[in-house]
Amino acid sequence: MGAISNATVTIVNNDNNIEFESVSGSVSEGSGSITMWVKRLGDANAAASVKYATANGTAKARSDYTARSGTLNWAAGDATAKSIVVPIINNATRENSETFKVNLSLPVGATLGVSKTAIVTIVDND
Ligand SMILES: [Ca+2]
Ligand SMILES: [Ca+2]
Ligand SMILES: [Ca+2]
Repeated sequence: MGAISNATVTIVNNDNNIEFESVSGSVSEGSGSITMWVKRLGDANAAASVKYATANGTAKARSDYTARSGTLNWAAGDATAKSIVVPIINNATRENSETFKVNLSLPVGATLGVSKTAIVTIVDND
């Protein structure tokens, strides 16, 4: 029979989620750009990052908006919201309202929340 030893285990809850503040946005074609905010909830003591990228829907990159991708970074202790700015192209075509997505992926030091995809609607002005 081996000896039974006791140990005290402390579980530190360091959960934190990264997600969009709002999963939908709307912008007039003539507004120049739309800003989508990404928030960090929970324990912000460690650094975290997440990648983002736009994706075509009925709105297409180069004719309706300018594709954007990159990484949002939070330093240790930073719980501020970060912005993603997507330029909107003011074309001269008469169109219906069109949409594209902004997706969050590959979190480091955090978990993606439920609101990891945002849909942006571009409202025509022609
Ligand atoms: Ca279009
Ligand atoms: Ca226009
Ligand atoms: Ca248009």
